[in-house]
Amino acid sequence: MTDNADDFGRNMVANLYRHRGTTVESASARDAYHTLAVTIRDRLIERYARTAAAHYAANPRFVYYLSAEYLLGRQFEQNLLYTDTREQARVAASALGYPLDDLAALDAEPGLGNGGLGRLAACLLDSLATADIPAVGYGIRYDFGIFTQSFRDGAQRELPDDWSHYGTPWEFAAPDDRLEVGFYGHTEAYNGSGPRRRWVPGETVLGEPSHMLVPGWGTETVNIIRLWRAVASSDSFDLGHFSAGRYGDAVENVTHVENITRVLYPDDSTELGRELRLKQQYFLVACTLRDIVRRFRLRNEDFDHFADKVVIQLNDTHPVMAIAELMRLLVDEYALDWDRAWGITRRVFAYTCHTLLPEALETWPVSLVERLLPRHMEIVYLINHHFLADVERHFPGDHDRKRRMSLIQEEPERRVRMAHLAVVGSSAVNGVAELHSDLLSAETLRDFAQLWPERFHNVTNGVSSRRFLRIANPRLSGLLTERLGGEEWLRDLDLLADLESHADDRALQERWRDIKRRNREDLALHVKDATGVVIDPDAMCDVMIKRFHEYKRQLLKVLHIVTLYHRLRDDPAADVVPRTFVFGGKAAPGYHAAKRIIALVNGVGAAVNADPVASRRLRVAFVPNYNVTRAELIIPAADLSEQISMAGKEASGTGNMKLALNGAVTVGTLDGANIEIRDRVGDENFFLFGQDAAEAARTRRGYYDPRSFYERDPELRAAVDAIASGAFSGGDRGAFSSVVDSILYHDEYLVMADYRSYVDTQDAVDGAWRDADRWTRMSIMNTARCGFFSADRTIRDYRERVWHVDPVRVGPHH
Ligand code: 26Q
Repeated sequence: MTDNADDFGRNMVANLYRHRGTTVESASARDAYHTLAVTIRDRLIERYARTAAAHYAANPRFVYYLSAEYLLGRQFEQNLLYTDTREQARVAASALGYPLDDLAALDAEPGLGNGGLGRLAACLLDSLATADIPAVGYGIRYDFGIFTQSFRDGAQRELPDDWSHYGTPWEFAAPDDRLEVGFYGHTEAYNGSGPRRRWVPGETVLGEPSHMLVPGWGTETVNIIRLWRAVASSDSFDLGHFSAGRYGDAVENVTHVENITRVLYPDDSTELGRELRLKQQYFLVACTLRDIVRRFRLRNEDFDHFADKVVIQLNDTHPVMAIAELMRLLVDEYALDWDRAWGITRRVFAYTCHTLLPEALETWPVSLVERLLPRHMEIVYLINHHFLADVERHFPGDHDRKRRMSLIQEEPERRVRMAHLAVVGSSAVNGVAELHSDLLSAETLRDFAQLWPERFHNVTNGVSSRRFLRIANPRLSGLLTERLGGEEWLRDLDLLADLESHADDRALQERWRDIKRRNREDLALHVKDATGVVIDPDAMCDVMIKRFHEYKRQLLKVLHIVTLYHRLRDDPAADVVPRTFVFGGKAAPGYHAAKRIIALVNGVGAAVNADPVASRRLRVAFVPNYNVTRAELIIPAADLSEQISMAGKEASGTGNMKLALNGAVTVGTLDGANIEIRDRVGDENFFLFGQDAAEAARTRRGYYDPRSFYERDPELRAAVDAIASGAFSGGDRGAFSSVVDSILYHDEYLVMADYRSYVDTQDAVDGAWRDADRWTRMSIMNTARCGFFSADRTIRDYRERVWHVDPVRVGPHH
């Protein structure tokens, strides 16, 4: 495939005819978009074919990444970059009568995830391909992704996200590879002894795979992500009912089956235990393991080599039933004896934990698992039996330890503990930042770390420099490429360190400031468009973008804004630096406390933006429907990055890394990866506040009286009173009473205890901002010193500590 503009243009016209059945003269914008996408795609497919051939020839060890979520972001810009066809595409687009950017805007973002965990999966796949590691990502093709967020009277509204309504050019369906997945039913004995049994499902559904291409940057490797969708067999449609006019009944079975992959579950601590969610999880696992075994058997015969060729990384506990499913396949279907099967299984799996919140550790009622997956329940009991015997050998007579470690929780109802199954069935377990991994070993999974210390690792998260610097921030990337003498930094982000010695260079500083300003102008255009709020592109851009969760403490940010508002109201000449507070983030639909906080942010924003005095300095912009696309717009404009979770609660955070790499300075607690960011950028380039994890844990354990902080601190009292008085809810005193009561009387996340430290630190932020050269230096240092947070480094760590896989180079095209 050559890459001159004439060839590209000819390919495109041919594709317009073949794929859209229309002509240059009558091509709609969507015709043009789709045709262009397909023309770019053709270049990737050719690379994919060479990758598949190289992998087949090498028969290497593969990484299989199992995740219920992927947040890939838009593919159009990325694929232009990775195929180096931007210029040809621009010419070709205008030949069809459309500006390239207008067509790129038609690209839909597949929102197949909630937040950090899903985006991490996408960044890791990008870095796997870039490192030429043979890998496949497996996931679920939800018809509806994470809901679209809008606001009505400041409150969150959820709308369905029909992301593939117009079809997507990036996806290839493979109906020939459909396979059957069972649910319910019973188990029965085989002739002969041993643990082997037969599962007779009561219901079967079809799993249909489709794949999307995952190209590496600056390499020929193109891996794939394989997504499964539930389809009903054609005899599920009841023509008899239809003919009788009973249209609902006619499609009832079709709907029932296809509902399995209808919608992504929003992360929701209150809505656990839904049968359909467990069905989704098992559906993903069953399809994927069948596919992995099929791929293994293409080149290998003996299961003794399975663990040499296969490593399966479990992204949190959502796909953990894979451990029982592999045992079922090996023991029941391939007749391996139990110990041999268990030896293989344990070597194959590795588990990443993404949480510290005990309430977020997944468990499923035994009664549900028994009914939905009867054979898996038996296998879990058997695994547990062998495991508890092992614990007994190491800690004879320690019954309490066995109770704590059992795969089955007994009280208040019997439940399967998925994290325990994950640890017992894996050869490696990792947390996602140093503090997180330490706390996992010391607390959440302490008993397991005592039993098997060698299994526990840290692999600090990372982010894609290609997406979050090169694509999101072309201006800064241009400057980096110019200063570093080429684009090599995009595969070796440590090269950013070369900037450090120029942090005081006048010319660099001025370019740096100019880029930030222009990025803020771009953001201002979008904010005006999306919210009507007008923001000053010279004001400091103070950004808090993440899911709404009480532990992340958006409420602390609100109290700060109200405090500044009061200072200006009380004294219009008060020394307050002009700031734009930019918020983005969704709350799970059933998480009422988080939704109240969203409404409060909007309420405070409306009051501040409408106040003639305060709005001269302060504006609040809550960008609706925060997603990867919005992140790419907001992050390059950010000056200040809010990472203010209660210490010991945020496993890692990855937005913190994206923002620091784009030259935002962090104001944060010693939580998650903030600690590692501060270690690298230096404490003079980081605004630290609040209790650390040990102090916070002590405060929570002792007698904690949040009200005493309210009583002693007049600014805090004024802020809380204003919220309680209805100042941000049109005089309605009840609107935020639940929010006020929760911080005054419970304050689970120590908002009150950290308020004064936070506000004082923000005053220091103001001081630093007033000295433009000092601020710019801090900003440059953040970019220069955060190369460590590349997902390429994360992949190196997984390779060395967990996977032990080698790259396979894909030959060039001739
Ligand atoms: C569970 C049960 C039912 C429905 C949904 C869920 C569910 C879905 C998604 C539970 C959790 C999630 C996502 C969790 C997540 O994104 N965790 C984040 O992972 C990041 C990557 O490691 C970390 O940086 C963040 O600190 C962590 O919060």
